[in-house]
Amino acid sequence: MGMEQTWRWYGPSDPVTLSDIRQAGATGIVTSLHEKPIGDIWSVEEIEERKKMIEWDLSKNPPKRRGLRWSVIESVPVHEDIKLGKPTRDKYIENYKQTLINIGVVGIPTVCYNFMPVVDWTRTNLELELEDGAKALSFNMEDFAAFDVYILRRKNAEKDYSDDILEKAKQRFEAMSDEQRYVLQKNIISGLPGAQEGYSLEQFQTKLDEYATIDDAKYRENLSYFLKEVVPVAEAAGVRLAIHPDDPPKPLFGLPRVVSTEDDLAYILNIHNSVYNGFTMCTGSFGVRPENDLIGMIERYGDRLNFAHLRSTQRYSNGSFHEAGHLRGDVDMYGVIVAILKEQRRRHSAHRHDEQIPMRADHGHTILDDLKKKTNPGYSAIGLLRGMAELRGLELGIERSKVIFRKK
Ligand code: DNO
Repeated sequence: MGMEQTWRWYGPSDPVTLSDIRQAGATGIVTSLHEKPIGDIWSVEEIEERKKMIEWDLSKNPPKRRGLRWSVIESVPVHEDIKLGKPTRDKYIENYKQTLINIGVVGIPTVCYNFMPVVDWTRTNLELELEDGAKALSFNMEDFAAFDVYILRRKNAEKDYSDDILEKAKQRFEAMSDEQRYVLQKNIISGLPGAQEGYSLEQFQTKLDEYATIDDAKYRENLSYFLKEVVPVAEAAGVRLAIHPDDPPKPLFGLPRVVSTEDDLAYILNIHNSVYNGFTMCTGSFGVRPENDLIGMIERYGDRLNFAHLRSTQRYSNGSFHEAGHLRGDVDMYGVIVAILKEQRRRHSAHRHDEQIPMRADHGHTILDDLKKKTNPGYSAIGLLRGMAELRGLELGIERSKVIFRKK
């Protein structure tokens, strides 16, 4: 059996429709109630309504099944007070638990979430033009430092960069027009698709200040406090949690980072030993650190792998990267899929009900007609379709060649 092919849909306002997604060959939808303020309880009715919208084409009389199911919620965002360990966290943790219970009532099996402070995923350029004319998302360390040191002017920011990066950041900043500086700022702190919080420079600095006394150890404690509370509830509700790695998997703005390495993963999975306390293998996020052994991580922690984001990046020596084609770049996608399919076989033998692991092709390039359209960066239809088609072809080849049955 192959993985479950899913697709991230940003809800009714997404230019990519449910019908487009069905035609792309996905059977699972990954979405969230993006409009809900972070920290509010999601009611059973609200979740039911979105589920119905996904499963049924109500414009037809009688309504027709679309052939899609809501497979994963990405994300139920974690309130900043929980991340900061504020006294008010308990109220938000109770709300989170109630949301998980309600999700369980509606029957959505998996919830992806992250524990990144202040900003969700971060890129400096959303339109890097590649050799073939496609546009890709990228993270340029020099531009990032230019923003941090010269636009945000964060205190002591220089200490976080090498002399070489600082010198280049200065040159880049000086060469940028006001418009370019604004776009850089917007890309970094005003929220990418799926990230619900956007900030002005002042708000952003205030948020950073709140983290001044929180180092990685303290931040791990805050995550641990949260998981000890919510995992038993997720377990009882039948909802599998899947923590998403930090993207990029290294400290930004002096903020703590606790989901970037295999050691982090081991720590998190140990907090509460249950398949309901699982993770998302985002090959593009973990893969930005060359020492992260993606295949080994799947082999070692596969029983807790609840969701897969498949994409690849091309790394540069100074910490920059751009998003490569799904079968190109630094990720050994062949090895990754072999490892996931082997895990599925193990689950089959163990009679687990969650044998089929949901995966989605993550962050496509903007190509063809989509170059003329307004799209969600990384989530335009044609680029993702290309990615997904490549991944499913690779998967079929692996299954047919029977490598997953071979002993090592
Ligand atoms: C980016 C995504 C992230 C991810 C969240 C999970 O494309 O992978 O926005 O959804 O970090 O909580």
